[in-house]
Amino acid sequence: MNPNRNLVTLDEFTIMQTRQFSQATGELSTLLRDIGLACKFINKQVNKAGLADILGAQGAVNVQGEEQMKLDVFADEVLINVLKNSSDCAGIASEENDHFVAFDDEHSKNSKYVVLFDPLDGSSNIDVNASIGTIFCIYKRVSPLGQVCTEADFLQKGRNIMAAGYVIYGSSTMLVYATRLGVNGFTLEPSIGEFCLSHKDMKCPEKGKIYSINQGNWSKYDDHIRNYLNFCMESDQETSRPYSHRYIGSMVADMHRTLIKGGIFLYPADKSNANGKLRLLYECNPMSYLIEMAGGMSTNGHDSILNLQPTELHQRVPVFIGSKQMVEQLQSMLS
Ligand code: P6P
Repeated sequence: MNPNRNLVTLDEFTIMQTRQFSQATGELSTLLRDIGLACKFINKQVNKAGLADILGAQGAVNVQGEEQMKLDVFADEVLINVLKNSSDCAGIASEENDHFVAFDDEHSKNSKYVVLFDPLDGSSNIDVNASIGTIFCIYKRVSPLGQVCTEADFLQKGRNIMAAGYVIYGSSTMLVYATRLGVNGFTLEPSIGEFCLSHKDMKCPEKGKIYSINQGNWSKYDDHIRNYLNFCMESDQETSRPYSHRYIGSMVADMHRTLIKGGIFLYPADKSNANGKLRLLYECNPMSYLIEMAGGMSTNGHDSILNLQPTELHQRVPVFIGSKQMVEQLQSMLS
């Protein structure tokens, strides 16, 4: 057995990155490990979802008399429990919870980070077996240590993010995360139960040939968006071919493809959603931070998503995100 295995686990990688900062305490590495652990529990349950008829769909009562909970509620509870037991998280805000959750034990009150997440984004795709995911981001708290965290800790601009990423539960389960050192992807190796480095230093291509939007909302879009979509559907002078349209309806899946292949993902405002549908804190900020660290770009049409000052936990924003040249092209057509 060659001891010089070439597998680098998530824990080993984050510790190596921490060593680049003499003053680093390793707390961020611990948090990423904890998020990875929670997502392994979620992955196990998501993979069984197809057996719901056998195992009992949510709302059913299993043999132990426990009510089968909805997968997104399960994912939310797993993340809260793991982070509450972590010694490095002061509290969480989740798309599944109306209010933020401050952990009030001594350890947590003295932790310097808070975590925001969408525990199971795209969960409506579970019954068609399409990829879904967990989206997360980590901030340094602004409230004083030793006290419970406050709402201000969660209403920070995306520019302040310390680390952000997602786990995609797809044909393989991958954790992709970004810090200011860059973006790296880790594939779950089931035989050892570890996320192992598989995509080092990921970069979003400057330009792509895919646009991703729910074109079914055409009748609700304004003329600027319709003009851009017509531009995407016309032949490109360079290749005499229009862009390809791909839309999975799960932001993690559509963004993972955009990160790897290039392209642009759009969820605009429309006549029935004045601010679009996607959440600033749990979907747009983490994905915008990650795509910018990979060389891409993200805007609400007027300003970088990461510059927006949040005013409430569940606010929604229009989002245009992906390859830099494509987002710039769109932006030139919106003004
Ligand atoms: P629509 C999933 O429900 C989600 O929040 C994102 O993951 C996805 O990008 C979007 O909504 C899909 O919304 O309106 O196209 O079904």
